[in-house]
Amino acid sequence: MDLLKQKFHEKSAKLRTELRALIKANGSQVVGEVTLGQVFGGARGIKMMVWETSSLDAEKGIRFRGYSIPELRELLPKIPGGKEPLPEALFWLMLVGEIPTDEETAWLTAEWRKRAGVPEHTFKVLEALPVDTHPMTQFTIAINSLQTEGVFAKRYADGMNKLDYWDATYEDAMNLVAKLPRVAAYIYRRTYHKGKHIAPDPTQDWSGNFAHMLGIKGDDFKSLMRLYLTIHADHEGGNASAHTVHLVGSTLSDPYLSLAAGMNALAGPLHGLANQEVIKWVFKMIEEIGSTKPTKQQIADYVNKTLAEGKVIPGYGHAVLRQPDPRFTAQKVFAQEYIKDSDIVEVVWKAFEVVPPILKALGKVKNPWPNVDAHSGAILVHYGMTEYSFYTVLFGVSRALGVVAAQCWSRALGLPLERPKSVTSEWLKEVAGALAE
Ligand code: HAX
Repeated sequence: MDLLKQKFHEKSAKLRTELRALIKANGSQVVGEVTLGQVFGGARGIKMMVWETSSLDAEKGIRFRGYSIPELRELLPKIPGGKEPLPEALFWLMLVGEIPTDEETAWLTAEWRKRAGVPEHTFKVLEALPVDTHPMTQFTIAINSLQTEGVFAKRYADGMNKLDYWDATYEDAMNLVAKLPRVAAYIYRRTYHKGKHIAPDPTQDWSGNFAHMLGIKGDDFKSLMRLYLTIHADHEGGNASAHTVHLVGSTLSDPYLSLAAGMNALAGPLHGLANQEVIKWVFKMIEEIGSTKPTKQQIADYVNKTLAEGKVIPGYGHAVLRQPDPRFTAQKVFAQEYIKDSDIVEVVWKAFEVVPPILKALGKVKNPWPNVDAHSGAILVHYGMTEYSFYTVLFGVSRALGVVAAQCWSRALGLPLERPKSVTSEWLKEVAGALAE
């Protein structure tokens, strides 16, 4: 058994035992309440699932096993001479709660390289789709097609013992994550580069190889990919993509089927698709204003026009956060360090000053601050990736890290089928005492 698997097994088996005792002794302990507003309001804030890999605080933002993004940027292993964290190291941290050494990270890079082979039929499935199929649709279909490689489903069919679910899930999680960059790069090259594919480079780390296969040149873009794929990886379990993976996985659908489902949630414009919507919105603004250097007043006018048309300002607002998203800030810091003189990045920074007061003044927006998606597109455009309908796939490759690591924990802890309760409006009216006598 490899070291990561061994560590994961020891830690999860210990926690499983502890949790069984905790639930036995304290199972009826009340940990929250549910209001009628929450039932109608998308279940905001209702505590109803366990997610070990990260946690989200409205004010402080994301913590991956207790570490903030600036801490991860400093503490996670990097390539020799590199400044950005390796997502491999974050995966290790999320899975076992320890920052890996350089050697352990290098082992994981090599292990994913070994597991990275994509079956021929996945490429054939992609080729069967019209080339203008949205990249996220291609991505979810490709992930489903990879399920032929699933270890969990095969072992389950053979009569696997419940206590071995974690083992098969770990194998699927590792294989799936290893394959995603090749699949995503294939989609990018077939959609926007006439199918001129670039073979993997076995000397590179997971993100470096991904950048190489996308065909975007330069060390800075590789650095961006390392940071990007780290910061998008997990955002506690309640967000739509993670929660979908959790829900689908709770039926013992394997990581392939669960991830494909979660990616369909990520593909919605209120969630991950917002990264493409932001840049579309910025391009449109620039076109309408007729300048790549709009003034703050021109941006404010465009924001007001968007709102007057009954649309949201993409990249702003959040269901949990009540401060600027630390993932936005991390990308701003990156851009300040690496990018000089980009009009589009300047527009994003000006919008950061202009949009929040306008949203605040509406009086209903709970979080007027930028989220992760407000910044990413501008940096990608700077490096030459202007094909914004691909952006959510990049997000998805990263999000896979967190959600499959979390699924390993769900199976190791023996978490049950998820099955909350629905009620009718009639029932709620009755409970609220609002039904006419
Ligand atoms: N622009 C305009 N109006 C906004 C807004 C925005 N950016 N954010 C919220 N509002 C509005 C809502 O539409 C809602 O209006 P109605 O009552 O008229 O329906 C009201 O303010 C209250 O919403 P909220 O409670 O503040 O926000 P929610 O928790 O319901 O929704 C969203 C959170 C992220 C979906 C929301 O802020 C939004 O639509 N933002 C724009 C899309 C976006 O950037 N999504 C990405 C979010 C981060 C993410 O998941 N990335 O993957």
